[in-house]
Amino acid sequence: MSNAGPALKRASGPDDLAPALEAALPGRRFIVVSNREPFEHYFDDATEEVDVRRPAGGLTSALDPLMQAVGGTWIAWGSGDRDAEVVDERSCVMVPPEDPRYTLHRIRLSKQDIHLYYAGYANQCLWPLCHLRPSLTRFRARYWERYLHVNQRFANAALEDIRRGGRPAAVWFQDYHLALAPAIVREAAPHVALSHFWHIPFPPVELFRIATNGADLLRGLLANDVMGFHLPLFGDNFLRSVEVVLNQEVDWKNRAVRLQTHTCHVRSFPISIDIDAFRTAVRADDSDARVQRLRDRYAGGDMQLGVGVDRVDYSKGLEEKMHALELLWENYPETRGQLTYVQVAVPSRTGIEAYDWLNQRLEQLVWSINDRFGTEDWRPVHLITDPLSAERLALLYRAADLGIISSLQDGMNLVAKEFVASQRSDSRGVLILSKFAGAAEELDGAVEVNPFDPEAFARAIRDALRMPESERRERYARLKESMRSIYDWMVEVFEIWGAATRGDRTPLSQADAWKRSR
Ligand code: ADQ
Repeated sequence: MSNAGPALKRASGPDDLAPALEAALPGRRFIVVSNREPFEHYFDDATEEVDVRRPAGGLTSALDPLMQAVGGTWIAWGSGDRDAEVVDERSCVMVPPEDPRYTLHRIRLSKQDIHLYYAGYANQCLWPLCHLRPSLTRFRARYWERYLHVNQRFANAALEDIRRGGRPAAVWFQDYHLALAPAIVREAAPHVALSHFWHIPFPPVELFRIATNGADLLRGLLANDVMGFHLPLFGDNFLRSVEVVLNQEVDWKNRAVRLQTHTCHVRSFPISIDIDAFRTAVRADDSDARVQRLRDRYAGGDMQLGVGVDRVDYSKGLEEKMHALELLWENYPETRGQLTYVQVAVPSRTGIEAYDWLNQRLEQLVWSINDRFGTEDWRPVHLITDPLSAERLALLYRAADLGIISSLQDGMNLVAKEFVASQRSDSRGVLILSKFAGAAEELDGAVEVNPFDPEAFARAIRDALRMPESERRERYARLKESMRSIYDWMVEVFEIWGAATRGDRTPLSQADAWKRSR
Protein backbone atom coordinates (compact mmCIF):
# COMPACT_ATOMS: atom_id res chain seq x y z
CA MET A 1 0.00 0.00 0.00
CA SER A 2 1.17 3.49 -0.67
CA ASN A 3 2.60 5.22 2.38
CA ALA A 4 4.38 7.99 0.55
CA GLY A 5 1.12 9.72 -0.22
CA PRO A 6 -0.45 11.05 -3.36
CA ALA A 7 2.34 11.77 -5.81
CA LEU A 8 2.81 15.50 -6.28
CA LYS A 9 2.92 15.68 -10.05
CA ARG A 10 4.63 18.65 -11.56
CA ALA A 11 5.14 16.87 -14.87
CA SER A 12 8.65 18.24 -15.12
CA GLY A 13 10.74 17.27 -18.13
CA PRO A 14 14.40 17.62 -19.09
CA ASP A 15 13.80 21.25 -20.15
CA ASP A 16 12.81 22.19 -16.59
CA LEU A 17 16.08 21.05 -15.03
CA ALA A 18 18.37 23.96 -15.91
CA PRO A 19 15.86 26.64 -14.74
CA ALA A 20 15.10 24.67 -11.56
CA LEU A 21 18.79 24.33 -10.71
CA GLU A 22 19.50 27.99 -11.46
CA ALA A 23 16.56 29.10 -9.29
CA ALA A 24 17.68 26.89 -6.41
CA LEU A 25 21.46 27.31 -6.55
CA PRO A 26 21.97 30.48 -8.60
CA GLY A 27 25.27 31.02 -10.37
CA ARG A 28 26.82 27.79 -9.11
CA ARG A 29 28.86 25.42 -11.23
CA PHE A 30 27.36 21.96 -11.02
CA ILE A 31 29.49 18.89 -10.26
CA VAL A 32 28.25 15.32 -9.97
CA VAL A 33 30.44 12.67 -8.36
CA SER A 34 29.63 8.97 -8.74
CA ASN A 35 31.47 5.69 -8.92
CA ARG A 36 30.07 4.73 -12.34
CA GLU A 37 30.59 6.84 -15.44
CA PRO A 38 27.96 7.66 -18.07
CA PHE A 39 30.17 6.87 -21.11
CA GLU A 40 32.93 4.30 -21.52
CA HIS A 41 35.50 4.25 -24.31
CA TYR A 42 36.46 0.71 -25.27
CA PHE A 43 38.19 -1.20 -28.05
CA ASP A 44 35.66 -2.81 -30.35
CA ASP A 45 37.15 -6.10 -31.61
CA ALA A 46 34.73 -6.26 -34.52
CA THR A 47 35.62 -2.86 -36.00
CA GLU A 48 39.10 -2.71 -34.46
CA GLU A 49 38.39 0.86 -33.41
CA VAL A 50 37.81 2.73 -30.18
CA ASP A 51 34.09 3.15 -29.64
CA VAL A 52 31.83 4.60 -26.93
CA ARG A 53 29.06 2.86 -25.02
CA ARG A 54 26.67 3.82 -22.23
CA PRO A 55 27.08 1.36 -19.37
CA ALA A 56 23.67 -0.10 -18.39
CA GLY A 57 22.36 1.34 -15.14
CA GLY A 58 19.46 3.37 -13.87
CA LEU A 59 21.60 5.98 -12.15
CA THR A 60 23.85 6.93 -15.03
CA SER A 61 21.05 6.97 -17.57
CA ALA A 62 18.96 9.18 -15.28
CA LEU A 63 21.68 11.72 -14.54
CA ASP A 64 22.98 12.08 -18.10
CA PRO A 65 19.97 14.14 -19.33
CA LEU A 66 20.44 16.38 -16.28
CA MET A 67 24.09 16.99 -17.08
CA GLN A 68 23.29 17.57 -20.73
CA ALA A 69 20.77 20.20 -19.69
CA VAL A 70 22.85 22.03 -17.08
CA GLY A 71 26.46 21.45 -18.19
CA GLY A 72 29.25 21.26 -15.61
CA THR A 73 31.43 18.32 -14.65
CA TRP A 74 30.78 14.66 -13.85
CA ILE A 75 33.56 12.94 -11.89
CA ALA A 76 33.61 9.13 -12.09
CA TRP A 77 35.81 6.06 -12.30
CA GLY A 78 37.06 5.62 -15.87
CA SER A 79 36.14 1.96 -16.27
CA GLY A 80 36.48 1.60 -20.08
CA ASP A 81 39.64 -0.07 -21.35
CA ARG A 82 40.41 2.89 -23.67
CA ASP A 83 39.17 5.67 -21.37
CA ALA A 84 42.66 6.90 -20.58
CA GLU A 85 43.54 7.33 -24.27
CA VAL A 86 40.90 9.94 -25.05
CA VAL A 87 41.18 12.26 -22.04
CA ASP A 88 43.22 15.47 -21.86
CA GLU A 89 46.06 16.18 -19.43
CA ARG A 90 43.51 16.87 -16.65
CA SER A 91 41.91 13.47 -17.29
CA CYS A 92 38.81 15.10 -18.82
CA VAL A 93 36.80 14.50 -21.99
CA MET A 94 33.68 16.27 -23.24
CA VAL A 95 30.54 14.12 -23.66
CA PRO A 96 28.22 12.95 -25.16
CA PRO A 97 30.62 12.27 -28.02
CA GLU A 98 28.09 13.16 -30.73
CA ASP A 99 27.07 16.46 -29.11
CA PRO A 100 29.47 17.48 -26.29
CA ARG A 101 27.61 19.25 -23.46
CA TYR A 102 29.51 18.58 -20.25
CA THR A 103 32.91 17.47 -18.94
CA LEU A 104 33.53 13.90 -17.83
CA HIS A 105 36.43 13.91 -15.38
CA ARG A 106 37.74 10.36 -15.11
CA ILE A 107 39.47 8.87 -12.10
CA ARG A 108 41.80 6.02 -12.99
CA LEU A 109 41.60 3.15 -10.55
CA SER A 110 44.11 0.30 -10.37
CA LYS A 111 43.08 -3.36 -10.13
CA GLN A 112 43.94 -3.21 -6.43
CA ASP A 113 41.76 -0.12 -5.96
CA ILE A 114 38.84 -1.90 -7.55
CA HIS A 115 39.42 -5.04 -5.52
CA LEU A 116 39.76 -3.29 -2.16
CA TYR A 117 37.62 -0.14 -2.41
CA TYR A 118 34.85 -1.30 -4.74
CA ALA A 119 34.56 -5.08 -4.35
CA GLY A 120 35.93 -4.90 -0.80
CA TYR A 121 34.63 -2.08 1.37
CA ALA A 122 31.72 -0.90 -0.78
CA ASN A 123 30.32 -4.25 -1.85
CA GLN A 124 31.37 -6.63 0.94
CA CYS A 125 30.98 -4.28 3.90
CA LEU A 126 28.50 -1.49 3.19
CA TRP A 127 26.23 -3.31 0.74
CA PRO A 128 25.48 -6.37 2.96
CA LEU A 129 25.23 -4.19 6.07
CA CYS A 130 22.72 -1.83 4.45
CA HIS A 131 20.72 -4.80 3.13
CA LEU A 132 20.53 -6.31 6.63
CA ARG A 133 22.90 -9.22 5.97
CA PRO A 134 25.62 -8.77 8.63
CA SER A 135 26.82 -12.36 8.25
CA LEU A 136 27.93 -11.53 4.69
CA THR A 137 30.06 -8.54 5.73
CA ARG A 138 33.86 -8.81 5.50
CA PHE A 139 35.32 -5.89 7.41
CA ARG A 140 39.06 -5.79 6.72
CA ALA A 141 41.56 -3.00 7.48
CA ARG A 142 42.94 -3.08 3.92
CA TYR A 143 39.46 -2.58 2.46
CA TRP A 144 38.85 0.43 4.67
CA GLU A 145 42.23 1.99 4.01
CA ARG A 146 41.71 1.82 0.25
CA TYR A 147 38.12 3.10 0.56
CA LEU A 148 39.49 6.13 2.39
CA HIS A 149 42.27 6.58 -0.18
CA VAL A 150 39.92 6.38 -3.19
CA ASN A 151 37.42 8.72 -1.53
CA GLN A 152 40.29 11.15 -1.04
CA ARG A 153 41.06 10.95 -4.78
CA PHE A 154 37.43 11.61 -5.77
CA ALA A 155 37.34 14.53 -3.30
CA ASN A 156 40.61 15.95 -4.69
CA ALA A 157 39.19 15.79 -8.19
CA ALA A 158 36.09 17.67 -7.00
CA LEU A 159 38.28 20.30 -5.31
CA GLU A 160 40.27 20.74 -8.51
CA ASP A 161 37.05 21.39 -10.44
CA ILE A 162 35.67 23.67 -7.72
CA ARG A 163 38.83 25.82 -7.76
CA ARG A 164 39.09 25.97 -11.50
CA GLY A 165 35.55 27.21 -11.96
CA GLY A 166 36.10 30.68 -10.50
CA ARG A 167 32.56 30.79 -9.09
CA PRO A 168 30.83 28.94 -6.26
CA ALA A 169 30.07 25.30 -6.90
CA ALA A 170 27.39 22.78 -5.98
CA VAL A 171 28.57 19.17 -5.70
CA TRP A 172 26.15 16.24 -5.77
CA PHE A 173 27.58 12.93 -4.55
CA GLN A 174 25.96 9.62 -5.41
CA ASP A 175 25.73 6.52 -3.30
CA TYR A 176 27.57 4.40 -0.77
CA HIS A 177 30.91 4.30 -2.60
CA LEU A 178 31.60 7.90 -1.62
CA ALA A 179 30.60 8.34 2.01
CA LEU A 180 33.86 10.01 3.06
CA ALA A 181 34.39 12.42 0.17
CA PRO A 182 31.90 15.13 1.32
CA ALA A 183 33.78 15.79 4.59
CA ILE A 184 37.10 16.06 2.75
CA VAL A 185 35.60 18.59 0.34
CA ARG A 186 33.83 20.54 3.11
CA GLU A 187 37.04 20.93 5.09
CA ALA A 188 38.97 22.32 2.14
CA ALA A 189 36.11 24.41 0.68
CA PRO A 190 33.72 25.30 3.54
CA HIS A 191 31.32 27.38 1.42
CA VAL A 192 30.62 24.89 -1.29
CA ALA A 193 27.04 23.54 -1.53
CA LEU A 194 27.07 19.78 -0.95
CA SER A 195 24.42 17.12 -1.24
CA HIS A 196 24.51 13.34 -1.34
CA PHE A 197 21.98 10.76 -2.45
CA TRP A 198 22.20 7.30 -0.86
CA HIS A 199 20.60 4.86 -3.31
CA ILE A 200 20.34 1.86 -0.99
CA PRO A 201 18.66 1.36 2.40
CA PHE A 202 20.32 2.74 5.54
CA PRO A 203 20.33 0.11 8.29
CA PRO A 204 18.95 0.45 11.82
CA VAL A 205 21.53 1.51 14.40
CA GLU A 206 21.75 -1.98 15.91
CA LEU A 207 23.25 -3.11 12.61
CA PHE A 208 25.06 0.09 11.71
CA ARG A 209 27.15 -0.28 14.88
CA ILE A 210 28.77 -3.32 13.26
CA ALA A 211 30.61 -1.05 10.80
CA THR A 212 34.10 -0.77 12.24
CA ASN A 213 34.53 2.76 10.88
CA GLY A 214 30.92 3.82 11.32
CA ALA A 215 31.70 7.13 13.03
CA ASP A 216 33.88 8.21 10.07
CA LEU A 217 31.14 7.27 7.62
CA LEU A 218 28.57 9.35 9.51
CA ARG A 219 30.91 12.35 9.79
CA GLY A 220 31.61 12.06 6.08
CA LEU A 221 27.91 12.19 5.21
CA LEU A 222 27.01 14.90 7.74
CA ALA A 223 29.27 17.27 5.78
CA ASN A 224 26.43 17.61 3.25
CA ASP A 225 23.81 20.37 3.35
CA VAL A 226 21.23 17.79 2.31
CA MET A 227 21.55 14.05 2.83
CA GLY A 228 18.97 12.26 0.66
CA PHE A 229 17.46 8.79 1.06
CA HIS A 230 14.60 7.10 -0.77
CA LEU A 231 12.37 6.65 2.31
CA PRO A 232 11.77 8.47 5.60
CA LEU A 233 12.60 5.19 7.38
CA PHE A 234 16.16 5.22 6.02
CA GLY A 235 16.57 8.84 7.13
CA ASP A 236 15.27 7.87 10.61
CA ASN A 237 17.87 5.09 10.76
CA PHE A 238 20.62 7.50 9.74
CA LEU A 239 19.63 10.12 12.30
CA ARG A 240 19.37 7.55 15.08
CA SER A 241 22.87 6.30 14.20
CA VAL A 242 24.12 9.89 14.44
CA GLU A 243 22.65 10.09 17.97
CA VAL A 244 23.96 6.75 19.17
CA VAL A 245 27.30 6.36 17.39
CA LEU A 246 28.41 10.02 17.40
CA ASN A 247 26.52 11.07 20.52
CA GLN A 248 25.43 14.10 18.49
CA GLU A 249 22.19 15.97 19.08
CA VAL A 250 19.51 15.61 16.38
CA ASP A 251 16.74 18.13 15.67
CA TRP A 252 14.06 15.56 14.90
CA LYS A 253 11.38 18.16 14.22
CA ASN A 254 13.37 19.57 11.29
CA ARG A 255 15.17 16.31 10.57
CA ALA A 256 18.47 18.16 10.84
CA VAL A 257 21.85 18.01 12.56
CA ARG A 258 23.48 21.33 13.44
CA LEU A 259 27.24 21.44 13.04
CA GLN A 260 29.75 24.27 13.43
CA THR A 261 30.14 24.93 9.73
CA HIS A 262 26.63 24.19 8.46
CA THR A 263 23.42 22.25 9.12
CA CYS A 264 22.85 18.85 7.53
CA HIS A 265 19.19 18.31 6.53
CA VAL A 266 18.06 14.72 6.09
CA ARG A 267 15.31 14.30 3.51
CA SER A 268 13.64 11.49 1.60
CA PHE A 269 13.18 11.60 -2.17
CA PRO A 270 11.84 8.36 -3.69
CA ILE A 271 13.67 8.09 -7.02
CA SER A 272 11.88 7.32 -10.26
CA ILE A 273 12.46 6.77 -13.98
CA ASP A 274 12.06 8.58 -17.27
CA ILE A 275 8.45 7.46 -17.77
CA ASP A 276 8.20 8.85 -21.31
CA ALA A 277 11.22 6.87 -22.51
CA PHE A 278 9.44 3.61 -21.64
CA ARG A 279 6.09 4.80 -23.01
CA THR A 280 7.71 5.79 -26.28
CA ALA A 281 9.35 2.37 -26.64
CA VAL A 282 6.03 0.54 -26.30
CA ARG A 283 4.25 2.90 -28.69
CA ALA A 284 6.63 2.51 -31.63
CA ASP A 285 5.00 1.38 -34.89
CA ASP A 286 6.36 -2.14 -34.75
CA SER A 287 5.85 -2.61 -31.01
CA ASP A 288 2.58 -4.56 -31.21
CA ALA A 289 4.13 -7.07 -33.58
CA ARG A 290 7.21 -7.42 -31.41
CA VAL A 291 5.11 -7.88 -28.26
CA GLN A 292 3.09 -10.55 -30.05
CA ARG A 293 6.29 -12.36 -31.06
CA LEU A 294 7.40 -12.40 -27.43
CA ARG A 295 4.06 -13.82 -26.37
CA ASP A 296 4.11 -16.47 -29.07
CA ARG A 297 7.58 -17.46 -28.03
CA TYR A 298 6.99 -17.76 -24.29
CA ALA A 299 3.28 -17.96 -23.61
CA GLY A 300 1.05 -18.85 -26.55
CA GLY A 301 -2.74 -19.21 -26.42
CA ASP A 302 -4.33 -18.53 -23.02
CA MET A 303 -1.12 -18.96 -21.11
CA GLN A 304 -0.08 -16.00 -18.95
CA LEU A 305 3.41 -14.54 -19.00
CA GLY A 306 5.25 -13.45 -15.85
CA VAL A 307 8.51 -11.47 -15.89
CA GLY A 308 11.14 -10.37 -13.44
CA VAL A 309 14.27 -8.31 -14.12
CA ASP A 310 17.01 -8.25 -11.51
CA ARG A 311 20.74 -8.05 -11.15
CA VAL A 312 21.79 -11.35 -9.62
CA ASP A 313 22.08 -10.07 -6.06
CA TYR A 314 21.07 -11.66 -2.76
CA SER A 315 19.07 -8.54 -1.90
CA LYS A 316 16.66 -9.23 -4.79
CA GLY A 317 15.18 -12.46 -3.33
CA LEU A 318 15.72 -14.58 -6.45
CA GLU A 319 15.91 -17.84 -4.50
CA GLU A 320 12.74 -16.92 -2.62
CA LYS A 321 10.98 -16.15 -5.90
CA MET A 322 11.95 -19.54 -7.34
CA HIS A 323 10.70 -21.26 -4.17
CA ALA A 324 7.38 -19.44 -4.46
CA LEU A 325 7.01 -20.52 -8.10
CA GLU A 326 7.84 -24.10 -7.16
CA LEU A 327 5.20 -24.01 -4.43
CA LEU A 328 2.69 -22.48 -6.83
CA TRP A 329 3.00 -25.38 -9.25
CA GLU A 330 3.17 -27.92 -6.40
CA ASN A 331 0.21 -26.67 -4.33
CA TYR A 332 -2.00 -25.51 -7.20
CA PRO A 333 -1.53 -28.11 -9.96
CA GLU A 334 -4.21 -26.41 -12.06
CA THR A 335 -1.77 -23.52 -12.63
CA ARG A 336 0.74 -25.77 -14.42
CA GLY A 337 0.75 -24.75 -18.04
CA GLN A 338 -1.14 -21.54 -17.15
CA LEU A 339 1.95 -19.41 -16.46
CA THR A 340 5.40 -19.18 -18.02
CA TYR A 341 7.87 -17.13 -16.09
CA VAL A 342 10.79 -15.26 -17.73
CA GLN A 343 13.53 -14.16 -15.37
CA VAL A 344 16.06 -11.69 -16.75
CA ALA A 345 19.00 -12.01 -14.36
CA VAL A 346 22.33 -10.52 -15.31
CA PRO A 347 25.25 -11.71 -13.19
CA SER A 348 26.81 -8.85 -11.25
CA ARG A 349 29.83 -8.46 -8.95
CA THR A 350 31.28 -11.75 -10.12
CA GLY A 351 34.38 -12.78 -8.18
CA ILE A 352 32.66 -12.09 -4.84
CA GLU A 353 31.85 -15.44 -3.23
CA ALA A 354 28.24 -14.67 -2.27
CA TYR A 355 27.47 -13.58 -5.85
CA ASP A 356 29.20 -16.49 -7.57
CA TRP A 357 27.32 -18.89 -5.30
CA LEU A 358 23.99 -17.22 -6.09
CA ASN A 359 24.60 -17.38 -9.84
CA GLN A 360 25.05 -21.13 -9.62
CA ARG A 361 22.17 -21.57 -7.21
CA LEU A 362 19.77 -19.69 -9.47
CA GLU A 363 20.66 -21.88 -12.44
CA GLN A 364 20.18 -25.01 -10.31
CA LEU A 365 16.79 -23.87 -9.06
CA VAL A 366 15.56 -23.04 -12.56
CA TRP A 367 16.84 -26.37 -13.84
CA SER A 368 15.16 -28.33 -11.04
CA ILE A 369 11.79 -26.53 -11.46
CA ASN A 370 11.83 -27.15 -15.21
CA ASP A 371 12.84 -30.76 -14.65
CA ARG A 372 10.06 -31.31 -12.14
CA PHE A 373 7.13 -29.57 -13.83
CA GLY A 374 8.10 -29.03 -17.47
CA THR A 375 6.41 -30.96 -20.28
CA GLU A 376 7.12 -31.35 -23.95
CA ASP A 377 5.03 -28.25 -24.70
CA TRP A 378 5.75 -26.12 -21.68
CA ARG A 379 8.95 -24.83 -20.06
CA PRO A 380 7.89 -23.19 -16.77
CA VAL A 381 10.88 -20.87 -16.26
CA HIS A 382 13.17 -19.19 -18.82
CA LEU A 383 16.37 -17.60 -17.61
CA ILE A 384 17.92 -14.77 -19.67
CA THR A 385 21.37 -13.80 -18.45
CA ASP A 386 22.29 -11.18 -21.08
CA PRO A 387 21.92 -7.42 -20.73
CA LEU A 388 18.95 -6.14 -22.77
CA SER A 389 18.46 -2.70 -24.27
CA ALA A 390 15.96 -0.45 -22.48
CA GLU A 391 13.69 -0.83 -25.52
CA ARG A 392 13.68 -4.64 -25.37
CA LEU A 393 13.07 -4.53 -21.64
CA ALA A 394 10.10 -2.23 -22.18
CA LEU A 395 8.59 -4.61 -24.74
CA LEU A 396 9.06 -7.58 -22.42
CA TYR A 397 7.32 -5.71 -19.58
CA ARG A 398 4.55 -4.78 -21.99
CA ALA A 399 4.12 -8.39 -23.11
CA ALA A 400 3.75 -9.62 -19.53
CA ASP A 401 0.56 -10.32 -17.56
CA LEU A 402 2.48 -10.33 -14.28
CA GLY A 403 5.61 -8.55 -13.07
CA ILE A 404 7.13 -10.26 -10.03
CA ILE A 405 9.56 -8.42 -7.73
CA SER A 406 10.73 -10.25 -4.62
CA SER A 407 13.39 -8.02 -3.01
CA LEU A 408 14.35 -8.92 0.55
CA GLN A 409 15.59 -5.34 1.00
CA ASP A 410 15.75 -2.72 -1.75
CA GLY A 411 16.25 1.03 -1.62
CA MET A 412 13.61 1.64 -4.28
CA ASN A 413 13.60 -0.86 -7.22
CA LEU A 414 13.37 0.87 -10.56
CA VAL A 415 12.14 -2.29 -12.30
CA ALA A 416 8.77 -1.94 -10.54
CA LYS A 417 8.36 1.52 -12.04
CA GLU A 418 9.63 0.47 -15.45
CA PHE A 419 7.02 -2.31 -15.49
CA VAL A 420 4.23 0.17 -14.72
CA ALA A 421 5.47 2.74 -17.26
CA SER A 422 5.62 0.12 -20.03
CA GLN A 423 2.02 -1.01 -19.70
CA ARG A 424 -0.59 0.68 -21.84
CA SER A 425 -4.00 1.85 -20.73
CA ASP A 426 -5.57 -1.38 -22.03
CA SER A 427 -3.12 -3.15 -19.82
CA ARG A 428 -3.60 -6.41 -18.01
CA GLY A 429 -0.29 -6.15 -16.18
CA VAL A 430 -0.44 -6.95 -12.47
CA LEU A 431 2.54 -5.96 -10.35
CA ILE A 432 3.40 -8.42 -7.58
CA LEU A 433 5.75 -6.44 -5.38
CA SER A 434 7.70 -7.27 -2.25
CA LYS A 435 6.77 -5.07 0.69
CA PHE A 436 10.53 -4.70 1.33
CA ALA A 437 11.22 -2.80 -1.90
CA GLY A 438 11.10 0.96 -1.36
CA ALA A 439 8.78 1.18 -4.37
CA ALA A 440 6.07 -0.56 -2.32
CA GLU A 441 5.85 2.52 -0.09
CA GLU A 442 5.01 4.67 -3.05
CA LEU A 443 3.19 2.59 -5.65
CA ASP A 444 -0.48 2.10 -4.94
CA GLY A 445 -2.27 -0.81 -6.62
CA ALA A 446 0.45 -3.48 -6.51
CA VAL A 447 -0.22 -6.90 -4.99
CA GLU A 448 2.07 -6.75 -1.98
CA VAL A 449 3.93 -9.88 -0.91
CA ASN A 450 6.33 -10.97 1.81
CA PRO A 451 9.04 -13.01 0.07
CA PHE A 452 10.01 -14.61 3.40
CA ASP A 453 6.60 -16.35 3.47
CA PRO A 454 6.75 -18.72 0.48
CA GLU A 455 3.24 -20.14 0.84
CA ALA A 456 1.59 -16.73 0.94
CA PHE A 457 3.82 -15.61 -1.94
CA ALA A 458 2.72 -18.62 -4.03
CA ARG A 459 -0.93 -17.94 -3.15
CA ALA A 460 -0.58 -14.32 -4.24
CA ILE A 461 0.72 -15.44 -7.64
CA ARG A 462 -2.18 -17.90 -7.95
CA ASP A 463 -4.67 -15.14 -7.08
CA ALA A 464 -3.08 -12.77 -9.58
CA LEU A 465 -3.44 -15.37 -12.33
CA ARG A 466 -7.15 -15.55 -11.57
CA MET A 467 -7.66 -11.83 -11.06
CA PRO A 468 -10.74 -10.53 -12.90
CA GLU A 469 -10.19 -8.03 -15.72
CA SER A 470 -11.99 -5.28 -13.81
CA GLU A 471 -9.67 -5.56 -10.80
CA ARG A 472 -6.61 -5.65 -13.06
CA ARG A 473 -7.65 -2.40 -14.68
CA GLU A 474 -8.57 -0.75 -11.42
CA ARG A 475 -5.22 -1.66 -9.86
CA TYR A 476 -3.33 -0.52 -12.93
CA ALA A 477 -5.10 2.86 -12.86
CA ARG A 478 -3.92 3.33 -9.26
CA LEU A 479 -0.37 2.27 -10.09
CA LYS A 480 -0.22 4.70 -12.96
CA GLU A 481 -1.62 7.50 -10.84
CA SER A 482 1.03 6.99 -8.14
CA MET A 483 4.01 7.27 -10.52
CA ARG A 484 6.22 10.34 -10.43
CA SER A 485 8.93 11.07 -13.00
CA ILE A 486 12.69 11.27 -12.43
CA TYR A 487 12.52 14.93 -13.43
CA ASP A 488 10.08 15.74 -10.63
CA TRP A 489 12.50 13.93 -8.31
CA MET A 490 15.42 16.11 -9.39
CA VAL A 491 13.46 19.34 -9.17
CA GLU A 492 12.42 18.51 -5.59
CA VAL A 493 16.02 17.71 -4.62
CA PHE A 494 17.20 21.05 -6.05
CA GLU A 495 14.48 23.06 -4.31
CA ILE A 496 15.28 21.63 -0.89
CA TRP A 497 19.02 21.85 -1.45
CA GLY A 498 18.63 25.51 -2.47
CA ALA A 499 16.69 26.36 0.69
CA ALA A 500 19.24 24.53 2.86
CA THR A 501 22.14 26.36 1.21
CA ARG A 502 20.51 29.78 1.57
CA GLY A 503 19.96 29.10 5.27
CA ASP A 504 16.20 29.52 4.81
CA ARG A 505 13.77 27.36 6.73
CA THR A 506 14.25 24.11 4.83
CA PRO A 507 10.92 22.39 4.14
CA LEU A 508 10.37 18.69 4.58
CA SER A 509 10.19 16.77 1.34
CA GLN A 510 6.82 15.60 0.07
CA ALA A 511 7.46 12.05 1.29
CA ASP A 512 8.65 13.22 4.73
CA ALA A 513 5.65 15.52 5.15
CA TRP A 514 3.25 12.75 4.19
CA LYS A 515 4.85 10.33 6.64
CA ARG A 516 4.62 12.90 9.42
CA SER A 517 0.97 13.63 8.69
CA ARG A 518 -0.01 10.01 9.35
P1 ADQ B 1 19.89 -1.69 -8.36
O1 ADQ B 1 20.13 -2.53 -7.16
O2 ADQ B 1 20.78 -1.93 -9.51
O3 ADQ B 1 19.91 -0.13 -8.00
P2 ADQ B 1 17.14 -1.40 -9.57
O4 ADQ B 1 16.54 -0.21 -8.93
O5 ADQ B 1 16.16 -2.50 -9.78
O6 ADQ B 1 18.34 -2.02 -8.74
O7 ADQ B 1 17.73 -0.98 -10.95
C1 ADQ B 1 18.26 -1.91 -11.86
C2 ADQ B 1 18.33 -1.28 -13.24
O8 ADQ B 1 19.10 -2.12 -14.09
C3 ADQ B 1 16.95 -1.11 -13.87
O9 ADQ B 1 16.91 0.13 -14.52
C4 ADQ B 1 16.89 -2.28 -14.86
O10 ADQ B 1 16.11 -2.02 -16.00
C5 ADQ B 1 18.34 -2.44 -15.23
N1 ADQ B 1 18.60 -3.83 -15.62
C6 ADQ B 1 18.50 -4.93 -14.84
N2 ADQ B 1 18.77 -6.03 -15.56
C7 ADQ B 1 19.03 -5.62 -16.80
C8 ADQ B 1 19.37 -6.29 -18.03
N3 ADQ B 1 19.48 -7.60 -18.12
N4 ADQ B 1 19.57 -5.54 -19.10
C9 ADQ B 1 19.46 -4.19 -19.04
N5 ADQ B 1 19.14 -3.51 -17.93
C10 ADQ B 1 18.93 -4.22 -16.84
C11 ADQ B 1 20.19 0.64 -6.80
C12 ADQ B 1 19.36 0.28 -5.57
C13 ADQ B 1 17.88 0.34 -5.90
C14 ADQ B 1 17.52 1.73 -6.44
C15 ADQ B 1 18.48 2.14 -7.54
C16 ADQ B 1 18.26 3.61 -7.93
O11 ADQ B 1 19.71 -1.02 -5.10
O12 ADQ B 1 17.09 0.06 -4.74
O13 ADQ B 1 16.19 1.69 -6.94
O14 ADQ B 1 19.83 1.99 -7.15
O15 ADQ B 1 18.37 4.43 -6.82
